[in-house]
Amino acid sequence: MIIKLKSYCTRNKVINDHQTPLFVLKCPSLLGRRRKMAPRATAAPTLHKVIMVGSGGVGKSALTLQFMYDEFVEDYEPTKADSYRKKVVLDGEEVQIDILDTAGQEDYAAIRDNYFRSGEGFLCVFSITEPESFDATQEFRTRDNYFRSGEGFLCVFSITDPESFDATQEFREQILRVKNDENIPFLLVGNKSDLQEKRRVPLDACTERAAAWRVPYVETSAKTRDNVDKVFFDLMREIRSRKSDDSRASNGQVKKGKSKRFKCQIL
Ligand SMILES: Nc1nc2c(ncn2[C@@H]2O[C@H](COP(=O)(O)OP(=O)(O)OP(=O)(O)O)[C@@H](O)[C@H]2O)c(=O)[nH]1
Ligand SMILES: [Mg+2]
Repeated sequence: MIIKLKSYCTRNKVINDHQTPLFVLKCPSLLGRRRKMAPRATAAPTLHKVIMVGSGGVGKSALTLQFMYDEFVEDYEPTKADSYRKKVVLDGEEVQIDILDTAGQEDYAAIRDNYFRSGEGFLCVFSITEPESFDATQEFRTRDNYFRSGEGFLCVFSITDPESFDATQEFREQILRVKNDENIPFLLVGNKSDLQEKRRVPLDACTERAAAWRVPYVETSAKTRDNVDKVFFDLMREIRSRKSDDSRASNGQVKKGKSKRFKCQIL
């Protein structure tokens, strides 16, 4: 089943794509009814939240749409932000993948982010004669929120476009700053591998960068579908293993807490 999301609801909260959840008032009449409802059948499948990042035109949307719909889109239509959700079987377990396809056109966002870090106050300005500049004010506030909600990242560049490769450095820095986690599930993806004759980013440079970051490097083609499933499934496996590590760690803490609370005192 495939759903393209703009906003979706869960119990007691509304989530707008990957942005910060907005809590809404509980409805007392519904709460009253809950007791009479049949017990929930099976638990919802685990949700893995993936974010596509990379410069404009590198193929983030083409990869996403190939994964979702088995189709290659020839036309280039710059993305603002689109969210998709699909049920897939990951190593025999049914899970849901939630993909946030972000805008790459904002090539200077990470550089701008450096200026932001040093600021102590901001005037967010738009022109009353230009609606686009007004829309953009929203983006200035939400970009970090997008990244905050991601559990794993596909950082995409085009092997025909060295600037898009350079830009991965800034995306990586921004993600690490927002997530504050060196081991966040992350794949470096060199797309357009069908265009080898137009290759302008040497393979060595790609593998060296991935080794320096200690992340996997995979080349894909959204056109031929080469390695498309692989990058999404490999990333989900990383997210899954990360979650189980985290839950094991927190279970350890719970046990510690419990043992403290119920500690025997020998008098
Ligand atoms: N030959 C080839 N073309 C591709 C491939 N992936 C994407 N393209 C083409 O590159 C152009 C840009 O692709 P998009 O997927 O829209 O790029 P994007 O990264 O989503 O761009 P933004 O939304 O602006 O960030 C389109 O014309 C695609 O058809 C690929 O693997 N091979
Ligand atoms: Mg796009």
